[in-house]
Amino acid sequence: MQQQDSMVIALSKGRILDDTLPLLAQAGIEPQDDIRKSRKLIFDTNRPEVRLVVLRATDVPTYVSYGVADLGVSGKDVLLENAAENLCEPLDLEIAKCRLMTAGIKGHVPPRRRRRVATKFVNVARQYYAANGVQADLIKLYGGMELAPLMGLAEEIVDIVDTGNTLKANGLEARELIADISSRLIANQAAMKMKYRILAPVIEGLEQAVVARRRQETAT
Ligand code: PRT
Ligand code: MG
Repeated sequence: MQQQDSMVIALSKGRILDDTLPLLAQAGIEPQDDIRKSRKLIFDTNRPEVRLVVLRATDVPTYVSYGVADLGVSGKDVLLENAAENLCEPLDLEIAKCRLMTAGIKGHVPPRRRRRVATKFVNVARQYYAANGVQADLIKLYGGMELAPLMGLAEEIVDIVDTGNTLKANGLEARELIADISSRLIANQAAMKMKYRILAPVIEGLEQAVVARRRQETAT
């Protein structure tokens, strides 16, 4: 098959993958092997023209940006933090929803003008605090942000919050909302032009799957 006639979709592993597979199935794309159990990284599907690759979430925009994957599924938090070129965002998949928030020790008021902030989202945080006139001394962490305020490393964190249970379990509380997050379908801009004929039906199928799912959720 010519490259023009086939496509690669890059999927984020972890919790986003669990929500993505049912949407893909509803859009008529099913991997030949069990993605969650297999150690493979590239998967053929029931559709001869579609292959899936499963990547670390933060690497998905990179693969799509370079055009080695045509489409991808990526958390909006990842897209906000790692600005990549040659990408467009044709569809909000409305999965893996959460919020990017500031948080700190419950009842503590952070210093108003200047504060130490620990986060893995340093770019998002830099922009957010600058826009709010707060001088933030940013400390980059790679995980477990909740520990930072407890250990006195930072007065505030910027992290993903869903139920808020993780914060609560550590004596922390959410402060301000930075952005509502969900996973997005992303596409390589050149591929959108060159391969529109084969990409469009997939995007459309996913859009219908999203709409069907939304209907189901509002009905229950
Ligand atoms: O290794 P790393 O944790 O950085 O990423 P990962 O490869 O493990 O990815 P994974 O599976 O954790 O998924 C990350 C992506 O899922 C994020 O980029 C978001 O787009 C999305 N997402 C949705 C979430 C959550 N909900 C979520 N609740 N990502 C993380 N969390 C974590 C959060 O960091 C915190 O520790 O869950 C905890 C908060 O949950 P609550 O319910 O206690 O508030
Ligand atoms: Mg994780």
